[in-house]
Amino acid sequence: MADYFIGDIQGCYAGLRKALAVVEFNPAKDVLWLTGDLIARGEDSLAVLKYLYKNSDSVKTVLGNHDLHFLAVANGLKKANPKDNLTNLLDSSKLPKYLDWLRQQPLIQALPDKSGYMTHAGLPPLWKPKTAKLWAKNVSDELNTSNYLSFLPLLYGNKPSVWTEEMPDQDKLRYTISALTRMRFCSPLGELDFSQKGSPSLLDQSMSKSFIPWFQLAPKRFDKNKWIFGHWASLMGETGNKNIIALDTGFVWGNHFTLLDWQTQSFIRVDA
Ligand SMILES: [Mn+2]
Repeated sequence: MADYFIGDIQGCYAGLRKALAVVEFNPAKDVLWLTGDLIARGEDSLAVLKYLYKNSDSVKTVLGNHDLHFLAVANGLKKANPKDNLTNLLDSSKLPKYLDWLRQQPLIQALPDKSGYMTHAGLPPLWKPKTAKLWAKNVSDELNTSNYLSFLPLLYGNKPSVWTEEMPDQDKLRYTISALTRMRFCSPLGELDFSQKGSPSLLDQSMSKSFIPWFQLAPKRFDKNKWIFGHWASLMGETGNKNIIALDTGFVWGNHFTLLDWQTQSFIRVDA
């Protein structure tokens, strides 16, 4: 049995199958871990979901911002992004089944041997892993109720950008989604920034230096907890901390997938 982690698939079905072939992934005995953003920009989001659904006993994923946005689009609450390639999925007769599977997926997963966690974006400032687990579960509980559609509008908005214990639960739920699925930079005081998606080196040249990558804030949090995430392709896997593993290396943008073979702790590159 092997555990393989892959960064954001983004609807790149041919690439997914190529990556799985490289490691000879066997769904009968191996587990595939995914950092979310399963669908959207790539050539065949329908085929990606069909494959993951069929092999769901061997798949552990977290939800990304694109996956959550898709739930809203498919339910007519939001317009599809013109850059997305979701028409065949939206037209599929199996759509309701895929939507139900998606909304049952968590925002956080404990890593094998309980050595840390996986999320799409990261661990927000001021949070310990147990706070992330608690609030991720609260979001999942909302997504799993029969009237989850009334919850989906809460996905949208950049406020609150700071966590406080005093704020209402609705604000805490929205902050949780922002932090676990959208965050890249934050201020030293813990304010999330949603305007920048470049690499930290670009930030140094052109943006306010008061924002830093989330994983550079209170880095001791990660001494005893590894963190695996996707979402931030422009990092190209560079975090400067061996316990913080960035797996989205922009396959959908023509770069490559990065696979992590958990048992050997080796990285495998699969070019687009
Ligand atoms: Mn993302």
